[in-house]
Amino acid sequence: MSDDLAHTDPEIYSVIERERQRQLQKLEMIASENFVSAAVMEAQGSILTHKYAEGYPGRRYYGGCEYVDTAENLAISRVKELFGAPYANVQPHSGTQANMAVYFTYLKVGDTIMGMDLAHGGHLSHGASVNFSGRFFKAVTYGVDRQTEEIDFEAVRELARNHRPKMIIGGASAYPKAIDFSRFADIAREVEAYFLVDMAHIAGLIAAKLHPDPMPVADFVTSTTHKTLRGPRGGLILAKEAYGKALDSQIFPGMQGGPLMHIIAAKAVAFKEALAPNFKRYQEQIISNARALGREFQKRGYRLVAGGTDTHLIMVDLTETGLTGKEAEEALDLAGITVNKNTIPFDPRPPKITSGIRIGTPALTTRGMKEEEMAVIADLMHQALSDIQDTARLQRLENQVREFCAQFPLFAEEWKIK
Ligand code: DSN
Repeated sequence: MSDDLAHTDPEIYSVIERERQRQLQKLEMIASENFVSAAVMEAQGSILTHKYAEGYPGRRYYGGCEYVDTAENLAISRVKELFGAPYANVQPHSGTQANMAVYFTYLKVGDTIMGMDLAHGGHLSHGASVNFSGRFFKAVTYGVDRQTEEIDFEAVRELARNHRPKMIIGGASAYPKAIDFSRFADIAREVEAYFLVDMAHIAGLIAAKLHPDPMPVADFVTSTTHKTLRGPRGGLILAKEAYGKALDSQIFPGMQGGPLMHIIAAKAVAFKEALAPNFKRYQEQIISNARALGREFQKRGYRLVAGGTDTHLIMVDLTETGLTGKEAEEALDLAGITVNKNTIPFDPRPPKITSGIRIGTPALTTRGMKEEEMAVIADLMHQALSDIQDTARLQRLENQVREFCAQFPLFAEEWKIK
């Protein structure tokens, strides 16, 4: 009898096949998700998963590392070239672990950190009270201005002067506007704080030089590799050379054991793809699609947080529609459209309900969709949100979405932006 997955474990086989159909037949609009190339998937699913390689290239604690050393060296040199970084560590298993490594290297438990408020678009690992970052460190959070819904740098400066944080964190997970990292860097210098940028969401845009670059102004830059950057699920750290030795020791042996060599090889592939000339075109299309989608929503009477977007995502305020984010997420899901509910700045509703939804375009763009498709999608979403009780309509929309998706094959052998 065959030992392939379908025979060995039909339950998990079925999970994967059903998930494959979900990804094929629905519109994937979660801003932090993307679809990797066949080449990235091949490296990620490769026999490199068998190899233990604790340590770093050329100085491992195991024999037989000569080939995985090459993979890790390629990943490091490519990501350094991509972002103009003097130092890189590609071993963090996730973005949060990359942040953890920076904190644990340069802070003591109880030190003050200052990151963006989760409720204003920040990230759990930037000091949220439920996260290790808010439990081990004293977190002070900044937010956006009530009127502009953009980061209020004067308020950030005031807060920094009052609290003298040891580290300031720039970066967000639900913020549609470009972030001027040099303004944070000025404030960090003034209060003698380290400056960390977590570019996870916008790494692809930065690689394509379509967003202000944190590298020249930050002490440390962390990221995930699977969002706009379109690599395998994982993390990385970039920094000035002087920080490298301590960060390396913090990742291993400080926090992690064996690196995931199959993932590191897949990161190397993704970095190579990001260095190719068509990557910039792809990132431009991600932003153009987000802008087009935003305009289409505005035409249909929806309010966008901060009035629009410079990035890969829009935040839609549903207050005027009378719907909560939770209701919208559920209705859209029935219509074959996947988004996530999200608090909007100064949201009166809790995070499990919310008054908004976050919508991203990376995955749609990977699928080959452009501005004209954004108009169709906005219309489908508007129809779904117009009467969320009308289950027959939602069912009809789901069929329409499925037919629409069929025009954009997903798991093609090759990924090409035309
Ligand atoms: N959970 C991710 C997001 O959706 O933005 C960030 O880690």
